[in-house]
Amino acid sequence: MNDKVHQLLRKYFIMGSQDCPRDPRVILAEAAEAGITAFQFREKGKGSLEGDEKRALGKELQHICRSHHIPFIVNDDLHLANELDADGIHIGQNDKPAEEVRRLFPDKLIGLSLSNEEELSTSPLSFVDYIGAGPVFSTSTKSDAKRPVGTEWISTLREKHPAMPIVGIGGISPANASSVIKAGADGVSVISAITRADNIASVVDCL
Ligand code: TZP
Ligand code: MG
Repeated sequence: MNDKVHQLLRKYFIMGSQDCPRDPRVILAEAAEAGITAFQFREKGKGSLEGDEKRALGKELQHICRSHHIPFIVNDDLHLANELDADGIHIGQNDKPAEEVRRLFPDKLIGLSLSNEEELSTSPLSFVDYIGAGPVFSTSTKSDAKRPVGTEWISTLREKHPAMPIVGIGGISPANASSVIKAGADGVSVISAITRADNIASVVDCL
C-alpha cells in the first residue's frame, strides 16, 4: 500500500470549478492525458458550487479519473466522498479528526494537511496515508493560506518520518518542483500551475 501511495503523489492535481478559467472537465481530461498521478476535487471558496451542482461536477470528474485509472480524492466533504465512493479523502486541521475519518472510511486513502510543528505534534499520523505539507511557497490560490514554510518543512518532515508518503503544496510550478522533491517529498501537488497553464501537457511533463 505504502509504495503505491508514494507513487501516486508524484504529480497530484487539485482543483474545483472556482480555480478554472476553462471547463474543469476539459482541464482535468488534458491533465489526465498528460500524466497526473492523482486528482483531488476541491470545490471550495469564492465562486464554488454547492449541493446538487457540486455533486454532479464531482461525478463527472470522477468518471474522467476512472477512465484514466487515476485515484479520485475528495477534499473535506465526507458526505460526498461516501456518496460517490471516492478513492480517498483529504482533510485539513479544521476538519473532522483523522481518527474519526479512519473509522468512517477504513479502506479509503486519507490525506492530512500539516503546516507546522504544532500541527505535527497534535496529529495522529497512524491514521493517515499521506501528508500534504505546505504552503511551501506563497500562493494566491487559497485566500486563508498559512505563511509559506519553504522546502525546509519538507526536509523536517522527511527526517522525522522517513517512510511517510509526503506531498508538497502551495506555489509549486515547473520552475521549483524539483527543489520540493529534492527536499524529500514524494511528489508535488498543484492547482494554478495546471488550471492556468497555456499548455497543460508541457507543465505536467515538467513537474
Ligand atoms: N493548501 C495550501 S496552499 C494551497 C492549498 C489548497 C493552494 C495551492 O494552490 P497553488 O495554485 O498550487 O499555489
Ligand atoms: Mg479542510
